Amino acid sequence: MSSFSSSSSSTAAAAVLLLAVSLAAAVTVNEPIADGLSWSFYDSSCPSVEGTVRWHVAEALRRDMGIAAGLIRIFFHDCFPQGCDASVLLSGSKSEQLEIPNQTLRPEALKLIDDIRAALHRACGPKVSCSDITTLATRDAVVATGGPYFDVPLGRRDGFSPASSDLVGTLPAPFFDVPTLMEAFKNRSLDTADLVALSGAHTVGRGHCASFSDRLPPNVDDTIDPAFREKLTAKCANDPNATQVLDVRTPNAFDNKYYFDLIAKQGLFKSDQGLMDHPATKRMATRFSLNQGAFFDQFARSMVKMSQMDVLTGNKGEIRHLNCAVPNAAAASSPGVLVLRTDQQDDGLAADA
Ligand code: HEM
Ligand SMILES: *[C@@H]1O[C@H](CO)[C@@H](O)[C@H](O)[C@H]1NC(C)=O
Ligand SMILES: *[C@@H]1O[C@H](CO)[C@@H](O)[C@H](O)[C@H]1NC(C)=O
Ligand SMILES: CC(=O)N[C@H]1CO[C@H](CO)[C@@H](O)[C@@H]1O
Repeated sequence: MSSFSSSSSSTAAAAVLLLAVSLAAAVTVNEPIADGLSWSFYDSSCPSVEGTVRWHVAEALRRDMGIAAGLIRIFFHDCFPQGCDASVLLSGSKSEQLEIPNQTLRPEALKLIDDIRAALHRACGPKVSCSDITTLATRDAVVATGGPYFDVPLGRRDGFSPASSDLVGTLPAPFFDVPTLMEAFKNRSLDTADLVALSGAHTVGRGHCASFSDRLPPNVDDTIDPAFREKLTAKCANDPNATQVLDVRTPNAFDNKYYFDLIAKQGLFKSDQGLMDHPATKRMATRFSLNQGAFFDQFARSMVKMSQMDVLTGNKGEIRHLNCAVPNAAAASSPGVLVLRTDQQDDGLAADA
């Protein structure tokens, strides 16, 4: 009995703490938003949208925490090349998923986005775009792993076609130095603060050996902790398909320990480590290591900014209604080939009716 009451009171205390923490970590971003987006876009057409996305993300993360990192990276790979239009979700011979940088987008996270689309279209009809679902699910993945809550403006529509290889090629590479990273970001109207804060998404998730082999023998790299380098070298020699967590301190928690890693020369990619070594970024990276609130605040701002890159709104683009992997025109011309799962076909037909 006493153990019951003490455990229930500690549960209550934990709940209060959690509430306090989640309130403390909420960031309000009050900047002007892109034309056609709104903070209340689905209030009348699909009021359950945010709750539904949150519930599905929580369920998925209960099974596999790694899906959080998967979502966050998909969002970046969607927005950066040609804007947040869910083009990265499209399958087919011109799919962005066939391009090298995304060799490693997690299929479980891609599937989750489409599962959420199916649930929302059952509840509201084909009102919610795959790009808004990707944006909301990413925000919820950040919150669920311990990061800041922030509102995202909604009303994005889905693009008709994948980004070209040239555009996908504008995604920054892990072997870029800081000036090249800054240029790549600047080309997409993202500044140095965006670079330093958004790179902090590498506080969760993993990388494959091919993404950091440039830092291992026979190459020379004196910016990496020698013991860490030795461990990575052994791991990758053993299995070239091996993965390494991006944040060695707290691999599944969205916190500022990534910046501690950089201080300890344990950033996984050259692009990570550079942030602590280059004069243009070192001060801010150090500040984020000392002040998690400052990191969360800038991260939320930069995410809201990135979420509005070249968005399609109004009557541009479409709401993909058969499947997030298939534009509606292609779905209409050859439905049989493009259906991935039978329940999605039912859903698409219901949406048409
Ligand atoms: C600054 C330039 C960036 C570079 C060079 C970069 C590069 C990479 C690379 C090479 C991987 C590992 C791929 C693999 O080997 O499996 C990765 C993973 C990841 N990236 Fe980035 N990235 C950058 C920025 C970002 C941004 C802006 C975000 C999101 C806001 C992000 C989120 C992630 C996440 C969450 C993972 C882990 C994915 C997983 O575990 O499935 N990255 N990144
Ligand atoms: C930035 O854009 C310019 C002009 O399009 C291009 O030549 C350059 O390669 C881009 N830089 C990076 C790092 O993407
Ligand atoms: C690595 O993955 C590739 C492609 O999936 C596979 O062909 C290869 O056998 C794997 N190598 C090892 C050592 O597991
Ligand atoms: C998730 C996904 O579709 N990944 C694709 C990335 O690209 C490779 C080819 O380079 C495909 O085989 C994967 O299916």
